Amino acid sequence: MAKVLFINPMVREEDDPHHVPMGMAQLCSIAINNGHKVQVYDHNAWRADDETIKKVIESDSWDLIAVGGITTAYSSIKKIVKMSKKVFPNTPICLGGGVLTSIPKEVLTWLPEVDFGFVGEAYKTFLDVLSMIDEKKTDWSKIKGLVIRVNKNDYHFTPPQELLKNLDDLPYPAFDLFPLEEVYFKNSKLLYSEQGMKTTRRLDINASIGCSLICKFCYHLGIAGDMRYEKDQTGKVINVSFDEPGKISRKIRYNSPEYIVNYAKYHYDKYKINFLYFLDENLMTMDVYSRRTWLKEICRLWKEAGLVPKKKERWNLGWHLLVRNKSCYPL
Ligand code: B12
Ligand code: SF4
Repeated sequence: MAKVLFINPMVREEDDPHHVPMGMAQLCSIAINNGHKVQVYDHNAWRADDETIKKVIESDSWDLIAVGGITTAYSSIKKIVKMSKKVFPNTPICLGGGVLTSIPKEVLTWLPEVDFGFVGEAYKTFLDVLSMIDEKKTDWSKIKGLVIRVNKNDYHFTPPQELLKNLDDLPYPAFDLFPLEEVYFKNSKLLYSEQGMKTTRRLDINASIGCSLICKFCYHLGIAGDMRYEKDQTGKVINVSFDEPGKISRKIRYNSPEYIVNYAKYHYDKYKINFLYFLDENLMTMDVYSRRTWLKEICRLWKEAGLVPKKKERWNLGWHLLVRNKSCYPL
């Protein structure tokens, strides 16, 4: 079994940490469920000094150091990968998330410490990498969905990874590995609604991926089927592009209402949460795609599961979703 250290970089330095990194927390669960050993240092939550980060990195030996996040976490990522490579020059360091997927070649050029990156969705690819580590091999080029450093400044894109078909196959995020009581619950409040401003124990869910609309300034990091592999005349993949005019595609995926309500109930029972925040990019478009059945069914099951607040506690269990449905509104 592989031993992985995940490091969540700092994002929005000027603000408190509000969100457990969902993608990373899901990957932790997937790895653990497949028998791998996982440790997390959530730098965005702890925001420790450099000496402490170094101590965390050298606290054990690792088969893989996995870092990732959105593009604005770049400076924190840069520091973390440099420190990691200094401590463990021979341990593979990988990068995932928006920071890598949006401009893979550039990011590998700027961060020579990174050995390979996850292009787009990482659910299957991450497990494939861990399986290869188990086999004591490092032939990353055999794994789909990666961009690999070949020489100092040359890169190889492996073939695209298929997107997960059924989002209900995803395990719940490994919230236990993140500092919920120490950091995240204390920063539960969000300014999106009255209930959001009053919540004291919030967790998040991402119940759909991407958005079916097309706004020129927006893209979905390949996870909505919006990514294309660009090839040169020899057929070599030279880059990835997103939603260019005339080349637009979409894969619509969302969790079943049963999955969503079970998730809410599970975390309500386990952590006594009083708010579930939907991270979804645009869940209204998912509802339209389902011919207006998705949200109604979620509301029906939500009520059936006993999650609708009793009159007195009306504002304690909020749901950041303004559905004009008797069972859920006002939330
Ligand atoms: C929550 C969220 C935030 C949170 C926290 C982000 C975080 N810590 O990652 C906050 C509120 C801070 C935030 C802020 C912003 N965000 Co935001 N945010 C999101 C949101 C809604 C959900 C992220 C999420 O959890 N997704 C679900 C998980 C499962 O997907 P994922 O994170 O992409 O993870 C998958 C892969 O990317 C990959 N992966 C991710 N991390 C890692 C790590 C490793 C090690 C590996 C191997 C793989 C991997 O594997 C996962 C499974 O496939 C997304 C939209 C969305 N629904 O995705 C936008 C999104 C990530 N945000 C985006 C943007 C643009 C912003 C802002 C810049 C907006 C703004 N103009 O203010 C700001 C940043 C401001 C700042 N100063 O930093 C873009 C990112 C584009 C990019 N190039 O990175 C997105 C995609 C929205 C969009 N379509 O434009 N955001
Ligand atoms: S997520 Fe929002 S901005 Fe992006 S394509 Fe959909 S509607 Fe447009």
